Amino acid sequence: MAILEEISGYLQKGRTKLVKQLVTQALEEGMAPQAILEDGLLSGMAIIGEKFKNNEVFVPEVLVAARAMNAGTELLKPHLMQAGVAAKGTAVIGTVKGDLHDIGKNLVKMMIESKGLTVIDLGVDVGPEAFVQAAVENNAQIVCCSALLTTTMREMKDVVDACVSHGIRDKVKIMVGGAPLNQEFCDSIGADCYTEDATSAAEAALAYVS
Ligand code: B1M
Repeated sequence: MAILEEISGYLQKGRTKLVKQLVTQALEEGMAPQAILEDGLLSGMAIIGEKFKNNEVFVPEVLVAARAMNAGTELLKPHLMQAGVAAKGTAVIGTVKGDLHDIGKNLVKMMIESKGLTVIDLGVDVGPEAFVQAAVENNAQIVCCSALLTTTMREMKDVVDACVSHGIRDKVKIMVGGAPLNQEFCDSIGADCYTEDATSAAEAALAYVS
């Protein structure tokens, strides 16, 4: 679809306004929101990721692309939600301490919300105490941690430990995810659940509160 390629192309150039215009147009034309997300926005972000790895683009270009990605995603959000579902449970979510990557975390948040859960978003660079505090204050059943760096994924163990030391470990399920993680890592830090992508994270979250 030409419009999806255009969305991908403008996202790579960080043209937020044009990305928003085209996402709106695609929705108006009746295109499926999931297709706009995957074949437009995420496909553009994947190309930028590859170029970043190969030193063909640098942090400023990636930042503007990320901004366009988040803006496009926001427009899709109401269309990916199930209308009128009663809140089924509560999750808190954040990107762990030292880590500023939030695109994947935002997608996981959106997909969990689309299953009817309330999600408290703590943002990026979130320390273990903040995860625990938010879980207690909001009576959350799930704590979700995202990390994109091999150097920050270890912070997730501190979140698990903080849940233990504050006496809430048996009250919350701890879900972890992000590109450098795998099931083995999840098991090694004593978290409950690793999922590879936002869709499977949302399914796992729903299963925990059902
Ligand atoms: Co960063 N960065 N970055 N970066 N960046 C990576 C992650 C990197 C792989 C690039 C590379 O190839 N070299 C590399 C990490 C290497 C490593 O540790 N192994 C890297 C680096 C090195 C850095 C800096 C150190 C660069 C520098 O400053 N020299 C720096 C660190 C800053 C910091 O965090 N302290 C940095 C900075 C940045 C930007 C700020 C420029 C920007 C982030 C902007 C933002 O997020 N608002 C950025 C970006 C965008 C990327 C890449 C290009 C794209 C990440 C992304 O958003 N992907 C990335 C390269 C890549 O991934 N190919 C890269 C799209 C997103 C939808 O996917 O986040 O993986 P992802 O989320 C997926 C799954 O992982 C999963 O579901 C999501 C959707 O299905 N998932 C979960 C995520 N969280 C989950 C939680 C769950 C379950 C599933 O349960 C709770």
